[in-house]
Amino acid sequence: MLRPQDSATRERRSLAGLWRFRADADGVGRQERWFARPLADAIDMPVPSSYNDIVPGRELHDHVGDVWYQTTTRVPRGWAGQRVVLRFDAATHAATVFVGETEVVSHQGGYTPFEADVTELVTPGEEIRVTAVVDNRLTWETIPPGIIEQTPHGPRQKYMHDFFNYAGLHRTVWLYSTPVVHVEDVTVVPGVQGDPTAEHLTGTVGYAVAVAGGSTSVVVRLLDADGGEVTRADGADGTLEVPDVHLWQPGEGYQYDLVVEVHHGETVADVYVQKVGVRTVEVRGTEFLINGRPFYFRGFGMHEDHLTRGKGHDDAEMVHDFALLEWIGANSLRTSHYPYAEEVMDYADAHGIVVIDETPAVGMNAAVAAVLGTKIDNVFSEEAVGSKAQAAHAQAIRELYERDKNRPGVVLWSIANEPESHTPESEEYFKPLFALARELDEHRPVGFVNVMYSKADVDRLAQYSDVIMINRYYGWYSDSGDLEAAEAALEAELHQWDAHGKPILMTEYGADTVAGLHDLTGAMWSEEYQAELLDMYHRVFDRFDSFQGEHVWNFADFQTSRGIVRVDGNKKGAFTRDRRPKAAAHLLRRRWTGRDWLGQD
Ligand code: GCB
Repeated sequence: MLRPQDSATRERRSLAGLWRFRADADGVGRQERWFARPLADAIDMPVPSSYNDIVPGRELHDHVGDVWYQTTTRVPRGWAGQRVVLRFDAATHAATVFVGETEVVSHQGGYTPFEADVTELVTPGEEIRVTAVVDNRLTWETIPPGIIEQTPHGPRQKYMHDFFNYAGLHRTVWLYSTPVVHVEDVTVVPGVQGDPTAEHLTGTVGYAVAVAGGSTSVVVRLLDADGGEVTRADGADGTLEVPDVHLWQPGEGYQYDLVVEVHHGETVADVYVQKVGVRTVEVRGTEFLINGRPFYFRGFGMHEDHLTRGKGHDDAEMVHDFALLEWIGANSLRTSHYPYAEEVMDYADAHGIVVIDETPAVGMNAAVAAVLGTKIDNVFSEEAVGSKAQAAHAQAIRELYERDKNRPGVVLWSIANEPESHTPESEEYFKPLFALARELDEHRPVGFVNVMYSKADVDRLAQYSDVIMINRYYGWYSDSGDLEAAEAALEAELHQWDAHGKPILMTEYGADTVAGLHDLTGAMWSEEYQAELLDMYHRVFDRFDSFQGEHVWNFADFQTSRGIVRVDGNKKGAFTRDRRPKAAAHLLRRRWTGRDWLGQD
């Protein structure tokens, strides 16, 4: 789905700001048609933001079910004769949207955009009322899954993943215009002719443009970063040649502009500008190659998580987080455990940060659920994660691909985090999902993230992955406090994975650490223990040629649900939740900036 933009023929209006808001504790709003009039008894709610931590008290923090958002906006006078679209960058986890009294769109899935053509419902120059009812419930039909328990004290949301179920309008809402005849979609596939490591390469940009609204012809022009025209072509699809191409590289996010023009008769009806980074990605044996050169992932599994705003996107926090990644010497991140805001993805593309792009499929594991305090039997069954969840999961993969398919920074899809992967049922569940991911994208590798309870000797899904991604907690959840035993166990296990002959990435490793807690014996929870544990992992990693990347869990401390294993959230951050470095951050910085990593940063 195209991201809204201002162009010669398009305009956007952000609806970010304070909306009216009301939690629907009794679940009566839909029946009482709250959308049909100004929201009564409402409070102010910032958009974008999670609503959970905005006001004190548990009521909103732990709310289960619908909440209502409402705003008014004036449709610009100049949009007469244009198509008008209302787009939500995300609504977590499901939403139904009304313009005035008319329902315009419903969407399930908390981290991907959706939109509605509202042209017939609006009059340029006049005001409209936009109402969204947003439902935060997770069930066996949603991704991620969850369980609603009915108790005498009201419904309680349980879930099997380790981050707080922040909800609401986490990203911007847009009203935007396009001409009636308009670019509906653009797909680009970059490549190079010959050996990508050669000097003076010719790049290629395969493109396909979908147009809606009338008969047309399409012209595309490729501009370099200075705006100079490199090449042009007629037709809705084709392949452009880029002589002496400037590649998109890790550490240098060089991008071209593909200017897509739709001509309608003599006039240019619509213009859409698609960023293009020319780079190749390939898994060859145990190597992960970007532009034909081995790439070693250094960085973090992250979370969209901040004080007060929860998962709400904020440019200041984003730029600061990327500055910390640069400071520490990271070259990549994983969008654990859901698609991140498109602003974040744009930033990564523009700055050469390599991304493992993950769906929201997390919490499909009985053993992990037990650690976090929820008991489930037979995860992959019709009583739990069954065909309905699988359909939602397939949809999540499709929507992630549609949103991020053109991004040069995305080099690997992760279709799930830590599912149970050793049962025949898990294989049955996942086989078609791997097939779907490959059918959608034949140019990028696909994988999933393996859990410590489904090791190499029993796992049934690694055979479908191009890359082995594993999360391990030797020295924390197992061999707790004993780094010697942990080192031996980690090394023994990596030897097993080595046998697959694929690149191995450690997508999570780490230890909960209370910032400021110091201990002369290097006890668990101290800053000394975290640093020592990471150091031990690095020693082991460096012994394996097939080892192609290390992502520490986590970039920063983050909020979780309440329980006996978390004190005010997960404390495995290299930074605290307010982004102060722990000793581990300095250790990582020394490692990641202190040597030549294959010439790639
Ligand atoms: C994991 C999960 C992650 C948790 C982490 C932990 O394996 O993938 O979501 O937060 O462990 O700290 O337990």
